[in-house]
Amino acid sequence: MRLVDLTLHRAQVPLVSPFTTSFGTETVRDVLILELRAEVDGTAVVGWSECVAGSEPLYSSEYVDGAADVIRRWLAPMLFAAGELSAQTVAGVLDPVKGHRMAKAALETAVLDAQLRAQGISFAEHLGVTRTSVPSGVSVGIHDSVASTLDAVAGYLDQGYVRIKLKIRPGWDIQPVAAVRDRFGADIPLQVDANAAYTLADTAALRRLDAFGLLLVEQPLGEEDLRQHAELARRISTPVCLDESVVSAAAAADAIALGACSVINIKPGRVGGYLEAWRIHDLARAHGVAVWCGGMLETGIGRVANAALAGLPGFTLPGDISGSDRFYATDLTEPVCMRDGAVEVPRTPGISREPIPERLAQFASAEPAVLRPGR
Ligand code: NPG
Repeated sequence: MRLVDLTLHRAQVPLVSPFTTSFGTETVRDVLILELRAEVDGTAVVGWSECVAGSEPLYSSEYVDGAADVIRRWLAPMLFAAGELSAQTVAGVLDPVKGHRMAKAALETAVLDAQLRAQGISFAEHLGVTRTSVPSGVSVGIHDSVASTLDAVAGYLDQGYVRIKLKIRPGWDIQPVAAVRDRFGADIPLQVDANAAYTLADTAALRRLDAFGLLLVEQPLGEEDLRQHAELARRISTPVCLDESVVSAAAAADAIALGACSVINIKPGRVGGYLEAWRIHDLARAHGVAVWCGGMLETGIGRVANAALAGLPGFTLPGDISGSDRFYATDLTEPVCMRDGAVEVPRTPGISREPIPERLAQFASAEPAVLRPGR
């Protein structure tokens, strides 16, 4: 395919309620949407994607204004100059630019969307996924009180979510976990996510979680602390899952070899795109390491692509793939629905779902910027 132009749309989509993690509170999703126009054998085709970078560099070093800037100044010009392109060649073309995986992932996803639409096949078909739906877990942010955490969990269980993930941080860990176990019993699939808020010096506090039969503890230590995660994994019995630390298939291979994790949260944006995410799935599966698909407050554009990826056979744990209404009263796309604890694997051509133009206009926070070759 040959790129014609790339439009950067910016939107501020309000969340239904504030979402607090160990690194901050979000009330609105400040999102960058890419609309790519290309030609395939003389036929015009469009591809869509969203960039998962947050408004501030608190989850990782990337942030959405930085992603838009690196796309505008460096990455898009490289793609325009590359001539004939495919999703499989995007990463190689962009390789001279260090890092910026979320920005690169958004570009590769838009190309992949256009490519699959041109071929008339769905992402699920491209992946060889045969499942028709994937189990849906939900992430529960840090609340002001245990009582309101219990109310939130009760609501999600009533709606049918099959797995609960509680966000934790030092001082907010044993208490909510114990309360959820006490109220909802030992059988509900429960896990916790620290977003790198602890150090090895907190081993005793983390070991206290062992009593609660958790599926896993996600990213307890820092992004770069692979060796320390391996040390922690030897000291606690709750399975250690890595998120922030796994930025590539190479990092996943190191983490597995070191014994730093027995589970991996795969987020396509964090690792540079769906193709690298697929490689991490294959690698983990070959090593008997369970994976699940993470979420980054995606709108319907990214949410449906995650649902297809999570259909691969190594995704043996429920992902953070909830319905749109978990986060948005009004999504940018037709809502992604959770029914009976599952989200459907999409079968329409492409990887992403198109935004509804009126919604993109309603939530727009800047004029769309159109990038063209040679500019
Ligand atoms: O379901 O989309 C979702 C959110 C799941 O908790 C969730 N995501 O650390 O995994 C995380 C967290 C996150 C959200 C991370 C936004 C970064 C940005």
